[in-house]
Amino acid sequence: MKALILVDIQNDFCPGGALAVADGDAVVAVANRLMSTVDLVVATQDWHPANHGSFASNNPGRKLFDLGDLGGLPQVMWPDHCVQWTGGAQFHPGLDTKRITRVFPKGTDATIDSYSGFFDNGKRKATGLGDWLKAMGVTEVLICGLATDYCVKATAIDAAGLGFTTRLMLDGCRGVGMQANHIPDALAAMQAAGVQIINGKA
Ligand code: VGL
Ligand code: ZN
Repeated sequence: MKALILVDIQNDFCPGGALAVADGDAVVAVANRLMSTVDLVVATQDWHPANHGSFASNNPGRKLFDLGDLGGLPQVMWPDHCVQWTGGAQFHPGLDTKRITRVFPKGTDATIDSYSGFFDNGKRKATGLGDWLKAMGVTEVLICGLATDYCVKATAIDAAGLGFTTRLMLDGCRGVGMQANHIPDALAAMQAAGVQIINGKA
């Protein structure tokens, strides 16, 4: 069984959103095309309470994009984004959501961030995605979405670590790229973790 994992294809990560990734909405068409190549489609959704500790606004004295800490881990201070029940947290309107069998919310605990769709950043709690994929008989996953250097990277590395044959569909991903090396470094880290980087049109 082959599954497609759609990572955080949400309005706030697309142009006009609170944490917009350049060209982020370009992943939507690729994601929709990839859906017909798999047995099962699943999505992660960044889903923060308004008091989430990753927001600079909840850390007096910290500036946007500074490195602070949260739950004992280094933490980028993000703009408020993907706040539960807001439009920014909704999937991009062009995404073919009727193909999605299940949505796994993440980042719901204000005291720790969760880039991976499988675990929080401290690997303290699982979201249930890994067990669910295994229960569905999935052995192979394709990954696309946002953002290459944060949630896509963490999700792909955890997928490979859990034993899934893992393919990163590069054309269906866009990154934040705060520094020029961040996206290439993320791809190298995924590759080192056993993720196959598929470079080409879907
Ligand atoms: C993400 C930063 C903060 C992502 C989520 O989806 O890559 N990045 N929250
Ligand atoms: Zn977030």
